Parts: sequence; C-alpha cells; structure tokens
Amino acid sequence: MKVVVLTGAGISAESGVSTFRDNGGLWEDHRIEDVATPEGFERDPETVQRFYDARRAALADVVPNPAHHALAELELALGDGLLVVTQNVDDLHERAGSKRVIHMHGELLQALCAACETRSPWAGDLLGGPACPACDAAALRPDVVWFGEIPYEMDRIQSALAGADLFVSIGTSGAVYPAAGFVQLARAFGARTLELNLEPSDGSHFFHEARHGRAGEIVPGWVADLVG
Ligand code: BV8
Repeated sequence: MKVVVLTGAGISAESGVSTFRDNGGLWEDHRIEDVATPEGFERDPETVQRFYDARRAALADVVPNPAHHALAELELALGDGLLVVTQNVDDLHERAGSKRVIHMHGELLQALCAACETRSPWAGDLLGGPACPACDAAALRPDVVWFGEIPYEMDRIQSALAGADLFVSIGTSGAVYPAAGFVQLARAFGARTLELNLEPSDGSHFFHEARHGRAGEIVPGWVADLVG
C-alpha cells in the first residue's frame, strides 16, 4: 500500500511548538508577511533573523509527541510505502525516527547562502552574519520557503501523490498552497483521502473521511487501525 501523509503545525502543537493561525493570525507576535516573506527579510533582516533564531533555539525545549512516534512506527511497517511530506520546519519527525520525510517548506536547522545557494546544517544563531561554510560570504538566511518562494521537491511530491492509494492530512489548516491542493491532486489520481485535525480545515470538504481530535490521540489510533 502506498501512503502519503502531509503534516502541518497542528502535529507539533502538543509538543509545544506554536501553530501559525491559532492565535488570531499573529505568529509569535509578528505578522506573517513581516517575517515569512523575502520582502520582509529585505526590509528588516535583523527582525527576521531574530524571529528564526528564537524558533531554532526553542527546538531544544520540545520533544516529539505520540503523533510523531506513530508515524515513525508506520514507516517501520510500510517502509518505502510511506512518505511524510511536512510543511513544518521543526525536526520532530526525524527525532521520532521517521526517515522518509520531505520538508517542503525547508528546515530551521539548515541555513541557505544567498550568495552561493549552498544549504548547510545550522543549529546556532544567524543574526550577526556568520560566514557561509562553503563560500565564506556573510549571506546566510534561514533555509525556509517564504511566501512567494517555490516549495522544495515538488516533482517528487507530485509523483508520490499520483501513485498514492491513501492520502492523509494531519494538523494543517489547508490555508497555504500548493500544500492545500495536494488532497485534490491525490483524489484526482484515485487515492482515498482522510483528514486528521483538531477541527474541520478550510479543505475538509475535499476529503472522503475525517477524524477530529488532538493529533497525539487520533494519529496513534489511526495507525493502529491501519497496520493493526
Ligand atoms: C508558492 C515556512 C509558487 C516558513 C510557510 C492567493 C490564493 C491562493 C494562493 C496564493 C494566493 N496568493 C499567494 C498564494 C500562494 C501562497 C499562499 O498559499 N498564500 C496563502 C496565504 C493564500 N503560497 C506560497 O507563496 C507558496 N509558494 O505558491 O510558489 C509555486 C507553487 C507550486 C509550484 C511552483 C511554484 C509558499 C508557501 C510557504 C510559506 N511558508 N512556512 C516558516 O515556517 O517559518 S507557510 C506556514 O503556514 C507553514 O509552513 C504551513 O505551510 C502554513 C500553514 O500552516 P499550518 O501548518 O496549516 O498551520 P496552521 O496554524 O495554519 O493550522 C494548524 C492546524 O492544526 C489548524 O487546522 C488547527 O485546527 C490544527 N491543530 C491545532 N492543534 C492541533 C491541531 N490538529 C491536531 N492536533 C492538535 N493538537
């Protein structure tokens, strides 16, 4: 069986990672367009670097929750029959043991050099302009996909959706494209579609089935039903 799982901020909520839209459109007290757009970075790089430095540092204080662990167990059962596509930039899937993960919106623990485009693992701060490990330029930015930028590995994701028997969306509001359109693509290729979310998302009507509740509770239950 080929399963594609899309995850969003809701799967990390119970680990203590704040979601984007649960506090009235403000995100860590910033407007998204001020901190998650190239224009915002151009306008005020220090604020954006500080915003991502704080989120990168906060990863040390959070741990995977039962939903992340359930997906890692599902990968043990399905092997390359499971692909996790995450919109999240945290490393909680990997810390729970998932190996087959695509970070379509990048990762907090990587830095991207605006001069040579090399991506380097990065655990510290980027404020203050440290040198790029590859080209030495002081041109490092967070390796995350901002609004208006092209998500990573779209070809690989689209071919996985085309071959999926089952598409499951976990903890996402269905507000941001192209991720929010994956359910329609999967369904058009004949996949069954299931939404696991705290409450109906913007795209709920596209799904064959939905289970609502906290990811830490409903995801382990769904995995147990699937692989027994
Ligand atoms: C692109 C990385 C072209 C940074 C992020 C007009 C109409 C349609 C589209 C557009 C438009 N104008 C512009 C666009 C395109 C734009 C877009 O979609 N804008 C939206 C706002 C309208 N998209 C882009 O620009 C993308 N690029 O389109 O390029 C292209 C496309 C295809 C191919 C080639 C070229 C790039 C978008 C990426 C932006 N970067 N993040 C960072 O993280 O710092 S977006 C960010 O918000 C996240 O990554 C995530 O993707 C997104 C949505 O957040 P969610 O994960 O869904 O979280 P949210 O808070 O919204 O919801 C949480 C959900 O969990 C809720 O439903 C809640 O109920 C639930 N929940 C809460 N607690 C729990 C829970 N569920 C279970 N258990 C719980 N405990």
